[in-house]
Parts: sequence; structure tokens; C-alpha cells
Amino acid sequence: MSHPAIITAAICGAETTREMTPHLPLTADELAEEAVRCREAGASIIHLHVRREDGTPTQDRGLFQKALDAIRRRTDVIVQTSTGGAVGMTADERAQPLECAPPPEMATLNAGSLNFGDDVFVNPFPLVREFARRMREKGVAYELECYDVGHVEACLRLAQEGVIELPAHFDFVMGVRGGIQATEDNLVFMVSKLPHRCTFNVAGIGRHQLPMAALSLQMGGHARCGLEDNIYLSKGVLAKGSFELVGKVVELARGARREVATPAQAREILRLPRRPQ
Ligand code: KMH
Ligand code: ZN
Repeated sequence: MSHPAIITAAICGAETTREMTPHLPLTADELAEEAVRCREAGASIIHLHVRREDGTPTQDRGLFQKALDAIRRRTDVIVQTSTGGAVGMTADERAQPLECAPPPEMATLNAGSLNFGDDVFVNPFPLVREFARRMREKGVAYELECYDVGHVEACLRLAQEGVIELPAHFDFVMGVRGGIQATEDNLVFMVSKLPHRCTFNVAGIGRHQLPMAALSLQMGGHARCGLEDNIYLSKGVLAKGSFELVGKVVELARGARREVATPAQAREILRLPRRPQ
């Protein structure tokens, strides 16, 4: 067996709605319950967004604090808060989860702008630099979200500037309408850009989720699944929660002769210093 595979469960997101699937967790208790189920199924990272009572996306610090506390009380997973939020949010709005106490162990750092469906997801260099600075200040580890190959190259430029440190952990989000598409040759190209000792994760969107997870695991990468990116377990069959998708990715890891990482192993692989109490 080669090195353990880290499975990230993106359990909520900003775009998936209860109209699309009744299985979407929204409240702090529901998010914590789902985090526990995903951990039991094999996930070691929970990628976290939060919602208002009416289900709309928000980056409200208080709601993140409640969700983080609820998850930490019940499980030892690494919580990776979103700083992407939803398209149209301001930078200050998006950065709020970094102000939680204690801060999250990990957060996303979106590496560049792109058309996001019919909208634009805005991440200019000054915003990326400022978010990286705030994360450094708070001791929050970043996962570099790359929606296209130019975003990987932007990260290398930021590393030269000293804004981000290498080796780093990348997430290739593949299949957004406006970003790089979810194909094997595109993944091979993205991976070919990575400097020595960097690690990568793949988040395939929609029907690409499980095939791209399989490919990433075979290539020595890690995998993200969950209702943020895909609501179906198989064609026309809704997943009853992100935990069912995690179960599928565990099977894919076994097929790729990869052990599944525990949160402790994931912390080691990702060079995370500590588990907040
Ligand atoms: N909702 C997307 C526009 C992140 O979490 O950092 C951005 C997103 C990325 O989900
Ligand atoms: Zn997200």
C-alpha cells in the first residue's frame, strides 16, 4: 500500500439547496451530525460552509463558531472552513470564519478568479495576498483552491513573492462551468505543474465527482466528495448524505490500493501543527 488517502467531505456548500436534495445539513447540529457520519465512513476533513435559518449561504462568524464548536464536541475531524463563501460576497464577509476562537485548523485559499456558471467568482491577487496574511497571522493552514491551470501558476508566483509557503496542499476543482473541465489529461497537466513535495486533492463537480476521485487516488492524490459538489450516489439516485459518497470513495481508495487516512494521519501528511481543543 502507498501513502494514506485523505478524504474530504464537503457537506453543505453554498449552492446546493434543500429543493435539490432533502438530505442537505443546514443547522449546526445537522452539520455536526453529518460530520460524525462522514468521519465514521472514512473522511478526515470536513470542508465547511454555513447557512442562515432560511437556508441561504452566509459567512457569519457566529454561525461558523456554532458549527465549529458542535463539530469539535463530537468528532476529531479536521475542519476546513470556506473563505470562498458564495459568489458576490465581499472579501470581509468571506474572511469571517478566520476570526473564530480558536481559529479553524484549515481554510480554503481561492487562488484566482473565474466565470462560475453565469456568475463571476472574484479572487484578485490583492485579496489572495490579504487572506494568506490573515491565515498566517491566525496559524490557519490553507488549501489552495485551483479551478484552472493558471491558478496553479498564480500560486507559484505567490510563493516566489513569499505570500505562500511551499510545499503546499492544492485542491483541483474540476468541472465548474467556466473553469478547467474534469478530464484525465487536464488532471495530469495540473499535477505536472506542482513543485516537489506538494500534495493535491481533486474535487470533481457533478457526475465527475467519483470518477475524478478514482483518478486522483490512482495518481497518488487525495479526494473530495459531498453534497456541495454532487448530490447523486449514482445516476438518478440521491445520496442520503455526504457520508454515502465518502463510503464510495473509501471503496475507490481500496481499489487504488490506498489506505484511508485517519484525521491524525491527515494532520501529519498536511503538516498541521495541532488539534484545537
Ligand atoms: N461557493 C463557491 C463560489 C470555497 O469554499 O472556498 C466557492 C467555494 C470555494 O465554495
Ligand atoms: Zn466550498
